[in-house]
Amino acid sequence: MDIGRQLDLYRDMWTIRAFEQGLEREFEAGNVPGMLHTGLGQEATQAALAAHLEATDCFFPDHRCHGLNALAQQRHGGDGRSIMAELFGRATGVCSGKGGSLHSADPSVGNFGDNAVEGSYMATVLGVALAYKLRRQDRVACAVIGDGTVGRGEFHESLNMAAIWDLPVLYACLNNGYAISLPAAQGLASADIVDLARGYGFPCVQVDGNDIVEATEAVATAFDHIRSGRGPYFIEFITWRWQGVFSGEFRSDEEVKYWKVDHDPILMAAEKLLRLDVPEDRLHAIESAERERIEEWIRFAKDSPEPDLAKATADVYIGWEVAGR
Ligand SMILES: Cc1ncc(C[n+]2csc(CCOP(=O)(O)OP(=O)(O)O)c2C)c(N)n1
Ligand SMILES: [Mg+2]
Repeated sequence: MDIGRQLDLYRDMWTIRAFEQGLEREFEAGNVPGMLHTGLGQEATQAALAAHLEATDCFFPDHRCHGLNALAQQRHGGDGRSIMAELFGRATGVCSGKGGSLHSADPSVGNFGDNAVEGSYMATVLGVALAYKLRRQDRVACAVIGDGTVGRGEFHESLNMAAIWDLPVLYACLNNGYAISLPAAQGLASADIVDLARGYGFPCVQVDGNDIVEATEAVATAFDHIRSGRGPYFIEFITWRWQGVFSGEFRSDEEVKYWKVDHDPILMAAEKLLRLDVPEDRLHAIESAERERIEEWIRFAKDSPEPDLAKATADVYIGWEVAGR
């Protein structure tokens, strides 16, 4: 992969990291309502997916995909600030502040929405993919899921149906080793999820989800496969989330150090770029620019108005406004 492309991806990873760190800070200060699952540590997989998804494709983000959602806005003519404002519950948010972290959607940029019920969109993604296939559109319907979804019935039903109907689905499974605090090795029949998926008979690969080059190349191959009408594709990204569960850390010091220091996707990408003689200053400049951009998004969100109560049911029930009841 050429240096220019690696630098673009490096910048995108910084967009995500700065977004999540800024958001986490504001959440801890009590400025962000609801719950917050951050994508910290999983920036490479989200950046790799964002780099390939067109506005005419669709993706169902998982509960840690704020960064992917913001990048989709940026790439497809939307505004990344609308994702930040949504998380702050403001009227300028992508769903007018009514969706929040777990229910923000914007089909105009391909974002078909997360759902708080893990795995629920494993069925919906099939419907979108079937529509693409019947209309002979070379589009990709992508479901981003965690290892926790793999134990659910919908996971297996979805892979089976995608296989027998040869549907254009990309399953992007972020295996970060735990569902809440349950290790994948205890909760799943195989800790290598790719081995479970292979039984359905379409291409399934396992990649280092923290290596941006490896992750991006895997996504590129998957998109080529799906767009050329050859049916579904499954990628297991091995990754790790910085966030534990609610509060406190349940993982060993060695494990935390391995992932946060030795296997940090951004540090790994920086090392690759430095080896290619990219000056360190240039990398620092990218980080600073993204941090500044995100601080501006946070100011925008904080300065935005709260949603209007009279519009609470607008876009929820057609033609049924609170004021009219
Ligand atoms: C159907 C369902 N069961 C339980 C939950 C509660 N829950 C929220 S996050 C989570 C763990 C998800 O694990 P994983 O998919 O591996 O994602 P991670 O948080 O590790 O990124 C669970 C069980 C839920 N949201 N939906
Ligand atoms: Mg997990």
